[in-house]
Amino acid sequence: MPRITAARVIVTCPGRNFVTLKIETDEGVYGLGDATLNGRELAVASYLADHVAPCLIGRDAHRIEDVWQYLYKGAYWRRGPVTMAAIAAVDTALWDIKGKIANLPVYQLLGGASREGCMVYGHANGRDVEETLDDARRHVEQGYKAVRLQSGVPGLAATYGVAKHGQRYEPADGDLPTESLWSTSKYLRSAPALFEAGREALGWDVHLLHDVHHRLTPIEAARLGKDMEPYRLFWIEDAVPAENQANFRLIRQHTTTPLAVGEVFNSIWDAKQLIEEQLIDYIRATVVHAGGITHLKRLASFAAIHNVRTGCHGATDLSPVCMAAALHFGLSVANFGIQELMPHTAETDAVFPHGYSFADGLMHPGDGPGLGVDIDETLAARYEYKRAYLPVNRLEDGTVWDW
Ligand code: KDG
Ligand code: MG
Repeated sequence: MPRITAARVIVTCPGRNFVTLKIETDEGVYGLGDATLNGRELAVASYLADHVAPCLIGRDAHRIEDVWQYLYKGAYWRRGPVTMAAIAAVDTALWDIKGKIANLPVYQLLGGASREGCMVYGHANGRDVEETLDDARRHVEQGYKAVRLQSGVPGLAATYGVAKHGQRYEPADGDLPTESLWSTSKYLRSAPALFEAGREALGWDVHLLHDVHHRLTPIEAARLGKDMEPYRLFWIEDAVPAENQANFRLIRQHTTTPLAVGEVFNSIWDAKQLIEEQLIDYIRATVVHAGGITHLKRLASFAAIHNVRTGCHGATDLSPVCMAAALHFGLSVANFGIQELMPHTAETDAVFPHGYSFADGLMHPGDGPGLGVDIDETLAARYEYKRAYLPVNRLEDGTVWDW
C-alpha cells in the first residue's frame, strides 16, 4: 500500500498564477493536482498547506473515495470554491498516483475510452465583427470543429473575452481589480449580428458557441436565445448568474438555443435543479473547481440520466494539470459534450510538460501512466507569485454589475 509521505503546495507565475499540489508516497511515486482559483490563489494554497496536508500524511494513497469523503464531510464546513479546489487537488493527485502505480493512463482506470478524442472549442475574438471572424477562420484552418465567437460591443471600451490588440486574452489583468463598463442594451443589439455574419462567413459545418458571462436577467437571456435561434448555436453559456437555479425555467420556456452553465459551480448541489428539471443542456463544471475527478464523475452520471452532457471549463487560469485531468475524464465519460481549449503560453507549457495533444479538432490525454503531466519545479521557482484580480463591472450609472 503506497503511504502518503508529503503533500507540498507549489505556487508559480509563468505569466499567470498557478497553484499545484504534489503528493509524494513512500513508494517513490508522486501525483499532481491543480488547485488554482483565479484571483484568490493564496486562499487555496493556505487551505491546503495549513489544513489539509497535515491530515494526509500516512494515509493509503489508493483510498481515493475515502480521502474525498474524509476531506468533504470531515471538515464540517461544506462546499465553496476554496474547499472544493483543495479537495480537487488532492483527488486529482491521487488518481495520478493510482495510474502511475497501475502503469495505465487515468482514463483507463475510469472505464476506458468512450471516443477517439475530445472535441474542443477554441476562442475567436476581436474588437469588431471582422476581426472576430478573421480569428474564427484561423481556428477553422487549424482544424477546430467548434469555435466560440466573442466580439467588442460598439460603444463599450472593453468587454469579456476580447483581447487588447495583438495580445492574448487574460482576464486577471490588475494588481487591484480594473473596472469595466457594461450596457445590456448595446450588447443585445450587437450579439445576434455577430452570429448572422458568422454563419455567412463560416458556413454551417462549424459549431459556434457564445459566452454571455452572467450578464443578463432571465427575460433578457430568453430574448437573446430567441434572437440566436436562426444561427443554430452549439450553446449560449452563462446567460444569467446561476445561484437561483429556477431562473433557467424562464429562459428554457422561451428558446430552443441550447444552454450551458457551471464554470463557477463547486458541487453537484449547484446544478441539482438545473439538471433534474432539464433546464440546461451542458454542465460546465470542471475538475479543479468541482471537487476533482471523483466528484465530477458523480456529477456527470447524474447529468447523464437527464440528457445533460459535459462541457468542461478550460480557460488559461486552469493549469495543464487540470487540462490533463479533464481530458482523461472527457475521453472516458459516456455523456461527454465538448471541452473548452484556451492554449497556455509557451512559458506555462514549459513549467508543466505534458503528453496531451490536439489534432483535427480533437484532444487526447496521451497514453502515459497517470495524468501524463509533470511540473518542472526548478523552472516553477523562477516565477514568483504576482497578485492579479479579475475585473469588476459597472453599469453606465455606476451600479456594480456581474462581470
Ligand atoms: O477566471 C475566470 C475565467 O476562467 C473565465 O472568465 C473564463 O468564462 C470563461 C470561459 O468560459 O472560459
Ligand atoms: Mg465562461
